[in-house]
Amino acid sequence: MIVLLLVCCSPLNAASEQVLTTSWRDLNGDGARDRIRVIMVSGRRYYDTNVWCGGECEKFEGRFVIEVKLAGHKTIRTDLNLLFCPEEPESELWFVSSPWNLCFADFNHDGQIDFTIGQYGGCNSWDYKIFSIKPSGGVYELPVIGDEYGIPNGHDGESTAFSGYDEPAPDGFFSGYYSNVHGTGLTHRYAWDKKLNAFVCAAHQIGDQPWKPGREPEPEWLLKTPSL
Ligand SMILES: [Ca+2]
Ligand SMILES: [Ca+2]
Repeated sequence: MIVLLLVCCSPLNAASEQVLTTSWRDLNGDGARDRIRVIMVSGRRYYDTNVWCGGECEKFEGRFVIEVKLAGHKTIRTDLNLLFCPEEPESELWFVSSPWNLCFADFNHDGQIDFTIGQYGGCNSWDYKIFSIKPSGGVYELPVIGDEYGIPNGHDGESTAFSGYDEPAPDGFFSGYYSNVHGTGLTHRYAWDKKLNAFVCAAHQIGDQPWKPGREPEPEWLLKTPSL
């Protein structure tokens, strides 16, 4: 019993940790450069031959943290698995083993720089989440109503700036991907709602049709399809 207790509670071996990416930039606007890293704290590195469409690759899979070291402050770690899967905190994440960088932008235009991290979503898209940084160095999600599992976007690496779209969105950002349901590209414009403290889908565009407000409706053929 004593042995089990020691094993369960022993600190993680720093030597076994794997730093996936490191960025140096002023995260809190005080003029001093800060460090932010994504670190695998437990897991494995292997070549996955079972996943299609970009998922077949060498990857790090397991449990990760986002570590922020603001200049002059202590290092703060936030559980990335918990941020991605709050309802299933034991779920594992994976990232390619090749080098990648975090992409930064102030997505909700509040003056605090934000960043994104994505997870494999399928052949047409990855699911990205937007994170921001507290004055303490802790990391939290900027939620998107209706996209609780992530914002679908064509694969743009492990992190994206959502910059490949028509023009900068004045109050948010664009994302898009090829939709099998609609048989064409589907683009969303997200806007930050200050009352809800979350992004909402302000408009959508199916293919090259005119932009319409809100989310896209389900196609009629899909509504008529009996559920399995
Ligand atoms: Ca700083
Ligand atoms: Ca921000």
